Amino acid sequence: MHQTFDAALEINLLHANQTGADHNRKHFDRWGITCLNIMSSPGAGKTVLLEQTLKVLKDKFKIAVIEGDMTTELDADRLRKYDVPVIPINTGRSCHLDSKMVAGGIHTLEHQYNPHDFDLVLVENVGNLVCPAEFEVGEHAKVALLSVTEGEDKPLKYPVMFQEADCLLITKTDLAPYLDIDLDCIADNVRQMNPNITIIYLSAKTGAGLSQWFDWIEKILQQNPVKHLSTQV
Ligand SMILES: Nc1nc2c(ncn2[C@@H]2O[C@H](COP(=O)(O)OP(=O)(O)OP(=O)(O)O)[C@@H](O)[C@H]2O)c(=O)[nH]1
Ligand SMILES: [Mg+2]
Repeated sequence: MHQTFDAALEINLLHANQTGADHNRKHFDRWGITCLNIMSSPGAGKTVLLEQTLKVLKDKFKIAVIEGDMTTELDADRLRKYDVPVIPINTGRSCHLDSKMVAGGIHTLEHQYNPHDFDLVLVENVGNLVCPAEFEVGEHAKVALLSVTEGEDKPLKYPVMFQEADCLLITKTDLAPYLDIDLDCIADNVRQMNPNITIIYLSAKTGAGLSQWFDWIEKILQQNPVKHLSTQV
């Protein structure tokens, strides 16, 4: 009985979240913004990746960041140094951003800036390999990070994240020589359940793989049909 009630509650929760996510995406589409939802377990390198991304792409594209963190603005402060709008969202006890929280961020973007000016919104989700993958926030593509220190088996143990992701960044590859890790095995485990995923091997420390990541972002920006449409008007 309890189980049925819990399952129904979860379905309602996810349904309400999806409605909110679709609504957020309509806002992004209207403004010609592409939104990426960046997810990983704690410490896999999301904020370092955003730092490197802003450093290189902020002069080419107009970028804003929605920065999800449970309690602090530590990551938001790191990113503010790059002179782009950084909208912090504290989730409190919640282990993921949901579409309602991101709607609050969109509201700030709309009222404090001209949203039509922006090309790209990067959402850094709360560090967690499970829940963020279940809760869409209105993104056009999902990016998952998995660091080499986490082990080859993680895609099998936490499948939803890797099934849902459009791009997987295998991070901290500079550390691989010091670990007993098989990078091909990580890729094989992911491709088993998501054959079309883009996989990029990346080290924010040495810069390896960063140019492939920037190329992937540019491809997504070009592919986003609404952006394409709005540039033709
Ligand atoms: N060696 C090495 N360390 C890295 C690399 N990328 C990130 N780190 C380190 O990993 C730690 C965590 O990086 P963050 O970017 O803060 O990770 P995060 O995913 O944003 O963490 P949360 O927001 O807490 O989930 C920091 O000490 C980084 O310097 C990398 O490519 N190589
Ligand atoms: Mg972070």
